[in-house]
Amino acid sequence: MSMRLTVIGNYVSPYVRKALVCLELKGLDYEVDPIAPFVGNDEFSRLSPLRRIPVLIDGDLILNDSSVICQYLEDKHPTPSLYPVDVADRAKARWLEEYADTHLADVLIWRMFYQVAVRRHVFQEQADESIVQRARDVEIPAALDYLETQLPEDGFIFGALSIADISIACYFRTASFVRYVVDPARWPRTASLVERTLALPSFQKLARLEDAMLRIPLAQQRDALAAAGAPLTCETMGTLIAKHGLPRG
Ligand SMILES: N[C@@H](CCC(=O)N[C@@H](CS)C(=O)NCC(=O)O)C(=O)O
Repeated sequence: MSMRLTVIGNYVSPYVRKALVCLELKGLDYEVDPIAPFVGNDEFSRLSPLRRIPVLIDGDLILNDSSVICQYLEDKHPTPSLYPVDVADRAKARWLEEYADTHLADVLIWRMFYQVAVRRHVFQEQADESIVQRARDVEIPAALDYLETQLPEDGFIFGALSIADISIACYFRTASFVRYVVDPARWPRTASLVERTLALPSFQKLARLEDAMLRIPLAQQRDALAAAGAPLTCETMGTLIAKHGLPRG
């Protein structure tokens, strides 16, 4: 009998969503400690040396980083496969995953979602409007121009759904929480791929939980998620105090 997996990480995080979608698609049983990384206790620092989410716990095994986690789930539970069979496509899928996790995360999450939502609601700070403005007007459009050259008109990038489609869609979902929507007239391929991917039952199931906790203060999110039927851990590594994370670079 396989043991229940544990994911540490908040449902609004795109990196956490990526891991949860893989768990859902592979039909694995899991529970979630839905903490924001900023409120993690000492045990969280021990399990996540960079104080980042997600963390996956599988028995004695602790894994950090969404890409490492998704690859582990694929290796341990190969069906359904979320990586293309063709070696070149597989490499290309990993590149698009990496592009999403680093650059899309930078422009959509750190320069927009983090500024507009996290700074305001978690740290009671003002957003730096010049960072948000530049992301919206310059950096996100440039990223979308690149994505348009990589994405198909219809279907998924490599035919069957893969980690590339999943990763890209995850960042746009979190950006939508601060009302960012891809303009379908200017970037039709990206807009439709994101829409198709977010419409999948695995994303929809998580979206119901995300919506249930989205505008709720951190301290009450666990109760809101429990009421919405989220598979929660019995114990939490969350505290009531938000601390800034380690410097990123
Ligand atoms: N490369 C990591 C990045 C994870 C990450 O940056 N997660 C964010 C949440 S969206 C986080 O924990 N941030 C806290 C911090 O950087 O202090 C992954 O793929 O899991």
